[in-house]
Amino acid sequence: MKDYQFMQEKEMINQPRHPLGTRTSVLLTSVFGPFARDDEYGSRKINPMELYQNQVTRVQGGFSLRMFHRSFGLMMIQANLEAPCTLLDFPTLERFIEEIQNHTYDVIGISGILPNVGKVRKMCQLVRQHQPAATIIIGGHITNKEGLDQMIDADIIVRGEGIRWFQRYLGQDDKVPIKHIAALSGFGTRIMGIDIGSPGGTAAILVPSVGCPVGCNFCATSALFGGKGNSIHFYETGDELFAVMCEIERKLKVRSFFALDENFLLHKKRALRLLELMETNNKSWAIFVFSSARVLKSYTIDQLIRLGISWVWMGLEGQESAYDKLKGVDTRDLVKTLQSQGIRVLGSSIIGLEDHRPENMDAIIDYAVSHESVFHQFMLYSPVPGTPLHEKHKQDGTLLSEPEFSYADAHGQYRFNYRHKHIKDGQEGQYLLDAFRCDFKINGPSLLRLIRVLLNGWQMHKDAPKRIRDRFAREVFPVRSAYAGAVWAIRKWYRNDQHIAGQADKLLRDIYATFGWTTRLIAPLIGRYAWFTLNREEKRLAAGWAYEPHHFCEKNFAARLFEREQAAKSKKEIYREKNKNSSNVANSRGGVTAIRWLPGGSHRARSVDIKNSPLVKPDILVKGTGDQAP
Ligand code: B12
Ligand code: SF4
Repeated sequence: MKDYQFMQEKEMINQPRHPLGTRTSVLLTSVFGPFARDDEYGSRKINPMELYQNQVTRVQGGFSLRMFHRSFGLMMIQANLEAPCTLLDFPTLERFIEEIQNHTYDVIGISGILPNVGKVRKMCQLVRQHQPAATIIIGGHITNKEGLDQMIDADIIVRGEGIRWFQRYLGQDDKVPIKHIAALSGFGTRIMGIDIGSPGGTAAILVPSVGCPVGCNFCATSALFGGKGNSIHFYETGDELFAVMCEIERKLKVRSFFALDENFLLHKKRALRLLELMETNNKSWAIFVFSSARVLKSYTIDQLIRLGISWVWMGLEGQESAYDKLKGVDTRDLVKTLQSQGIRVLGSSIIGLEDHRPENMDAIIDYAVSHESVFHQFMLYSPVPGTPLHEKHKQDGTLLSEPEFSYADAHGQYRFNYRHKHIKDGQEGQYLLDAFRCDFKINGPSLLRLIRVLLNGWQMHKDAPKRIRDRFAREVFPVRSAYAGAVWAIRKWYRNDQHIAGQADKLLRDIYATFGWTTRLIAPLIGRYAWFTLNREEKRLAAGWAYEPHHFCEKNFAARLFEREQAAKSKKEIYREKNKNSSNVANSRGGVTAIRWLPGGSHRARSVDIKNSPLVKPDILVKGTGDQAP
């Protein structure tokens, strides 16, 4: 019987330690792709590894924002390990097999969410087959599933925060400051059939904390890190966060940050100290945040603008929903105010709350759509293991069992994983689509809305103090050319839809009035090109085209060193075999000694000073092959 460990951060004092400590060789991996197809491991065509196409701009065709995001949890863990650690992100099944066939690891850590359980199971089987001596550790949101130990063949299941856990597991100090990664928040960005993935325009990822103390009953993120009243701050103070952001700015040359923190603004002391430091140091940064409406309302608009809040992901949930985070807030009014200031809002609404019924569905959708937010996410109200909502359904006996409903389909964009009181026979899938379609029909492409809000921001703040004006000037810059062209193309695309064509026309006239004749000249030229690429993209999509993230294989410093040592060792063995009489050269300076074979069977020893060696470069990114599915 295996010794499974389910641990929360607080209970980790007695956690296991690996006997090899920081000499343990570690492989961290996300689950394998391809994702946007139906397969036996749980990939689903409607569940691509994309945020917008998956759950936000799903029905917007060529106007849908296409973009991938790395597995930041794994990247953060790797960055904080002293042990040799290789990270595979989005491998294919073949690439994963190749890795475990060709390299030996002491520990293999797999990260997943519940819909991926079939993939995690398969990966565990493969590890047992190819690396029977390796310890398998599972982390990420999948660990909230009760009985996971019976579903997969793993050694340790870590529920909760993984950086500190891994440091303790490998005998490292878990009190040292957490190192942040320098990584962009997205890659492979594309819209209207045009690649716009230029690194300069993409925000860097910033992870100040994990978890959320608000503890809404359905929230998996909150549940994984302790639920109501709990969260874990990687950077407790504004000073620490500021230092991290300066470092990222320096390394990546970015001035915008995507704060992957469920309630960044909730930690007000930290946020206001950050604002103070930004002002003292004249930082014209933009920050994209998740935030609840009530927390947003606890700041003045002036504070939000000065803090660089440019984009907000906000739960709207549903009219009359009973959530504290919305109490006393008119969300329509709030969205309107924010967007009039240039702050883009991604509103998030839930379909299938307890009081939702077929009779009130139209009104619910109309209410959500009336927010006119730049983006709108619609998700099914789904009890996720670990949450109070799941527990309630369990008590009530309303959950569907695995044979009735596969975990792979419980991703929130298809069906309920339980019996809803009023919504039956899979009607919810249709309501969800109705909501997306209604939002698209009434409010038009999100890109059009985005450009309008960017222009609002510029008009509102073009005379603001320099630090603030600079940010708005940066954000509005593409509206002078590329985005003006996009609006031109949208107006043409919707020439038979007076409502949207009218919106595009008005926006284009406002853009021309603001930026003058150069924009007026450029817009039709770019617009024609965008019109062409949009048509091409629509045809591709109609023919079943899907996008897949390419895979990454990244090794930390210790892993690269370890591999060189291994390579040197095996060369030494070959050398010993061939030259029984000769001996290896000892290196009195403590460097790595590599034996290089020269043509003709002769050899010479080469001493490598680890610190100054050109062979040992920090943070080499080994990119995998692009896997774009037709
Ligand atoms: C970014 C993100 C995505 C990205 C994917 C990025 C990627 N490369 O995987 C995108 C946008 C594509 C995405 C898609 C989906 N997502 Co998502 N996503 C998130 C989000 C917002 C942030 C994750 C993150 O990076 N957090 C920051 C890092 C630092 O935290 P972390 O990942 O939790 O990692 C920590 C620990 O979990 C742990 N850990 C993680 N891995 C490991 C591994 C080991 C070995 C160990 C020891 C520890 C460990 O240590 C880390 C550091 O503390 C979370 C919500 C959230 N805030 O967590 C939802 C979330 C993970 N997603 C979720 C869901 C349901 C989905 C979708 C199914 C939704 C949908 N229908 O669109 C799809 C699935 C896509 C697919 N085909 O698999 C759920 C998972 C629920 C569950 N219980 O399984 C979450 C929790 C959102 C929610 N509240 O419902 N998602
Ligand atoms: S406020 Fe948002 S992140 Fe926090 S618990 Fe509620 S749903 Fe989750």
